[in-house]
Amino acid sequence: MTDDLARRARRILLANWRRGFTVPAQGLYPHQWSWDSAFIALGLRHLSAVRAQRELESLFGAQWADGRVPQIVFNPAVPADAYFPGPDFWGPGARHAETGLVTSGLVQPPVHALAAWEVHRADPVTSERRGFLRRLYPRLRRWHDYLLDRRDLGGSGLVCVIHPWESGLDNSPSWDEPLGRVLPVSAATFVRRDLGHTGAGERPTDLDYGRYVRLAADYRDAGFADTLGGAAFAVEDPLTNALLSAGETALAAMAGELGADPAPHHERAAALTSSLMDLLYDPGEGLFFARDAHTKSLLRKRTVGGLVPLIVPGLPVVEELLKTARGEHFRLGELSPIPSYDLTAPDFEPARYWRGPSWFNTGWLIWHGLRGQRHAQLAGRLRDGMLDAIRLAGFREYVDPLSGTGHGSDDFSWTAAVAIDLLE
Ligand code: 9WN
Repeated sequence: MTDDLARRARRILLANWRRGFTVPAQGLYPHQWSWDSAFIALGLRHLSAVRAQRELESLFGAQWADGRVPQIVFNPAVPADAYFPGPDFWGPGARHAETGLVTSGLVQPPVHALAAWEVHRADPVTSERRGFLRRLYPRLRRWHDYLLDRRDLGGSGLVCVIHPWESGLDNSPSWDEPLGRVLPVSAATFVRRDLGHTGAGERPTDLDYGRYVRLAADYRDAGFADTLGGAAFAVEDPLTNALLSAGETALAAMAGELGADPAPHHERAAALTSSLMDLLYDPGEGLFFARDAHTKSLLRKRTVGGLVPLIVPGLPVVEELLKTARGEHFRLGELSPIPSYDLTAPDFEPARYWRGPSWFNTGWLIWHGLRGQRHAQLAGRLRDGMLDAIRLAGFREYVDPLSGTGHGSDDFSWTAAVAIDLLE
């Protein structure tokens, strides 16, 4: 059974490989996505160290001169209108000077340092021979520098995401309030390609898309300048900032390996963790919330992103977070994988994207965090639950946390990659 699951997962990653990178899914997502590649590399490292390294190298090959790592690297081999918004939308300002590849101008959560370190550790000999760490480490530093230098829009020490797509949790209820202030463009001005692949009830709404397009177009038209005044949507998100803190700890380990100084990375990790605690943690709730950088108020929606700080080494509120995770809002350890949104909320939707369904990448982050925080038993239960969910539904993009029914794309790459990692 287990072997069969691993074999099926491997087949998916092989089928979704495109000369140097992996598409998240055939059809719906025909390009390279930033945080998908990091999760995919975590699975690929068990199949081929070289392929896992190439997955990250190809993504960082599209890194911008200012250090940003783009949300999407468009595959020139597929038609420009295969995905919306595609290369024509982003335009010449988003064309990579050296490679000529067009990318999105947005970013996604920084899981890459964590993934790169695990990829290196899986096969240090091949990594050393190919100079993987030596080449990637300075690029990872520039990526984190971009976030810390250019994206601390509120001056709080925390990084802002300026578009829901940057959060990775696109239509999360956390964004409803700040997004509500964004004037949507008319749905008649663009053609959604996602609806040709998946039911409208499982995706963001047209109104959401109208606002996504407005924000992306305004950012593009402002030359991708990062200012609070220019960003109608700017939120300090616990998932992004926790990943950055954990990523700095991974960079410290890399620096140690390469004979560089790890101290600045430890300092950055500590500063991020303390800002996370001071600004985004609510002790009454035992949960982290995102904060609107304009109003400085917390966006009080209980989402899986508020639990992701579990991956931060030395987090002082692990037990409190676990109490919340095991309670009625998330039922960790009882239901199969962990829901993306509060099960008790009146606007919980079990099949709609990031407004309820369980996803396997966030499940992996919580699992990885539990292991790091020495909660092996609970980690084991989560792992078994995720694998059971995949056995039941297949390698779906997301599943209904209550019924286990699969939704979104099938043969989804990071679901396969996470399964391979969990089975190791
Ligand atoms: C926009 C690729 C991506 C994931 C995101 C997920 C979804 C894209 C979309 O798919 O977003 O980036 O078209 O909806 O929300 O987390 O990286 O798998």
